[in-house]
Amino acid sequence: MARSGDIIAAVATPLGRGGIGIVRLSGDDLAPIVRAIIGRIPEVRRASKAAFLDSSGLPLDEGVVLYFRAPHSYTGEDVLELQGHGGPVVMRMVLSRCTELGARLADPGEFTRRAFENNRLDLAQAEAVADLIDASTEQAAKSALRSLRGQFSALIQEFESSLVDLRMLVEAGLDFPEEEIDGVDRSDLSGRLVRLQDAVGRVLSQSRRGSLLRTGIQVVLAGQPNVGKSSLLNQVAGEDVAIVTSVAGTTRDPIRESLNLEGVPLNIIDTAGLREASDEVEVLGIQRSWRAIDQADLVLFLVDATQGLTEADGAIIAKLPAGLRRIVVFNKIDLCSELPRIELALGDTRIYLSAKTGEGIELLRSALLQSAGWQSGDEDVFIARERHIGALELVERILVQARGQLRSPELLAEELRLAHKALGSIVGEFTPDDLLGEIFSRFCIGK
Ligand SMILES: Nc1nc2c(ncn2[C@@H]2O[C@H](COP(=O)(O)OP(=O)(O)OP(=O)(O)O)[C@@H](O)[C@H]2O)c(=O)[nH]1
Ligand SMILES: [Mg+2]
Repeated sequence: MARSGDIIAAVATPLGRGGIGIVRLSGDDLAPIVRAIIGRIPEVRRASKAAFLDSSGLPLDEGVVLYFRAPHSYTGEDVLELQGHGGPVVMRMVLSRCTELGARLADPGEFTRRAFENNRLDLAQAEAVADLIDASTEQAAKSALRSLRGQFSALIQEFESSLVDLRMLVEAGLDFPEEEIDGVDRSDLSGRLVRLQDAVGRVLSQSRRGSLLRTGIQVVLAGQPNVGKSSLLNQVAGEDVAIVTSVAGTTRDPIRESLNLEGVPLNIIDTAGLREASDEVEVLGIQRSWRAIDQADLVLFLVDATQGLTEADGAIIAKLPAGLRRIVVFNKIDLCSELPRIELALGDTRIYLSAKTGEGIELLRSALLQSAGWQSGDEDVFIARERHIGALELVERILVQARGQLRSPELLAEELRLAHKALGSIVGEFTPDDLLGEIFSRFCIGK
């Protein structure tokens, strides 16, 4: 895509009808196209009214025009925004006029990619642009905005500059091995490594929690037929999403519902009850249940509290994928003398509740958040991607290793160089082109 500078155009507003529709252009020199479309060069950075003209000078639409000259624009290039009437046909006509004048249709995320390439944003900020647009809860939006405004990047840069200092010390020691490095001895070096490692650890844990805001958690309701999975889905969703009957084998297709738990997006899937079935439809449903379980972050395994954990339950639990987190839910406590509670038994978290009356549901909500790694009142998290978390984990590991290498400065210097490189990759300092392509291709067109 490295055609930076040529003129790109896109409809920046969503497809469909709306009060306003915006066609946006960016390129090295937009003056000729601006003159052709609106018949004049408007004052920069100031809204003015204009007709958008076709090739014979007749208006296609009219609206507000905004013109930004490089480098003072979102992309760092000349940018023109034509804000017209938000109808799909009008927008298409204005966009065609732009392509007729030499612009080409922008690729997804290409405006933001240009902003990144022209140093208007670093890569973590550019990613936050997409995360803000895709945010599915208020908390996700707020933490994406924090990253977009550079708070995450500022911390990464702080770590980078600490690493640069450390590298200079160690590398100076390599050049003059007989001298004490700048008056700094090894224990000080070790202290610095520890402090940096602690600080990286803190940001890593904020980022891990922040990544939950982006991806949400996939929770699957599983268990034998009739234990109340669909009832529990309806109870936590607050509406009748799934059919509930006393007939065992009611649910067939998995039913998905998105919820918001303290800002963490929760995708919960109700599945067909697990048993040896002979009915063809039910068998297919049960296969889908297992597929959903295989993709889950967490399984809520329901049992009927009036029966307790039966042999059949045990057989299903034994078939759950190893390492998959689970909570065992004892449902229907309204029918027996159990009280709503949460306890740890045989290595499992057990929750006693009633999907029918709602008793104990709060316990379930907080257990879900806790097992996903969320802490209530988490305000200072950064929306983060696997890429960022992977890089921070690598830096943390390297810093731990580095402390064991204080007596071998060559190795230490190499470790610190790798840590520096990993940090740089977060903000896009050493990011290969194909990775950039992949990141920006997931953006929407016009952003
Ligand atoms: N008293 C009581 N009844 C419940 C409770 N939860 C579910 N039930 C009843 O148990 C029966 C089965 O409930 P469902 O929610 O359909 O059970 P399921 O696990 O989805 O069943 P399948 O879809 O067949 O696998 C229904 O008659 C529900 O009303 C509960 O907490 N208390
Ligand atoms: Mg059901």
